[in-house]
Amino acid sequence: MSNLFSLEGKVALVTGASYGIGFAIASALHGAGATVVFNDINQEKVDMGLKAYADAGITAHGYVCDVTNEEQVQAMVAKIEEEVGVIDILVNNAGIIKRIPMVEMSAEQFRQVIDVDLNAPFIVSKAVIPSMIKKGHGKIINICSMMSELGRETVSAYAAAKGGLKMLTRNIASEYGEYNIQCNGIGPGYIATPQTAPLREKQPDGSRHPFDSFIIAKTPAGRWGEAEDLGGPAVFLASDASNFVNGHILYVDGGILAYIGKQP
Ligand code: NAP
Ligand code: GCO
Repeated sequence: MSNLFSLEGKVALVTGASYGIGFAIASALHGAGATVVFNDINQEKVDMGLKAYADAGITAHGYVCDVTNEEQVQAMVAKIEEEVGVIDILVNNAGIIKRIPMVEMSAEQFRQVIDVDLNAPFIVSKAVIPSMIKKGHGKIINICSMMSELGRETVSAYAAAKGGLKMLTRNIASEYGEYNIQCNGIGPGYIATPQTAPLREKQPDGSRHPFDSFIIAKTPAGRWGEAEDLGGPAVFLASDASNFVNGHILYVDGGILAYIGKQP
């Protein structure tokens, strides 16, 4: 049974994985046997990541690369193939959010979010697929969101990007499934990471942030997710256990999408 989930001998690239969800997913893939490769946008962040992996007893390979820059991505993938090996597993994790009411958001701010959260997964996937085809297999996991399904105030660009990422996932599955490439998404619920820290900040009187209480009431599990909650689902989608799962979005949300919310 455990062999089904083994990632021994596989090379996994997780983008933007110096900390947060990317770090937790990369650590879980390592736990299943994969060699971990990650990137971040500057050397300082990569060094921070390398230290975090080393502290966790993980030998990771870190690269400086802005995932929105196609030239940098192509160069990084070539370097990884030369220095580590062909990428068997890609996790498109790097992402940003801007919480700005839509009518106050500039077109440039909207584009920046689309660039990191949607264009970059296209750019990185495009760079790894040719070698996956040659090798005869590949796994691509796109980190989607509750906002791949739901809207909310202030996150128009993020919701547009994550909804688009859901459809990019289905399209990669459709276009490259015949080459034994599976492309699936993970849709995390509300996870306690630096990205969501402003939504959990304590009030001056020490009470919970109203958004924090709102999420607790909206989640049947009654808690925020931890980045580690995403490790098992990522191992599943990266392993042979999911070889006939393609174009699927696996929501890991403590039940948010199933629930109308706590009754008053
Ligand atoms: P995070 O703590 O902000 O981490 C995001 C990572 O992406 C950071 O390492 C960041 O690097 C990196 N990154 C951003 N732009 C980049 C670029 N152009 N090139 C390379 N790396 C870049 O976020 P997180 O909460 O762990 O989220 C990870 C992913 O999960 C994102 O796609 C996010 O949208 C998604 N997600 C998060 C939640 C949640 O509740 N936290 C829920 C659903 C989905 P820097 O630090 O250098 O900026
Ligand atoms: C927000 C949050 C969300 C989460 C996540 C939910 O402001 O609503 O940041 O977008 O990060 O993507 O799945």
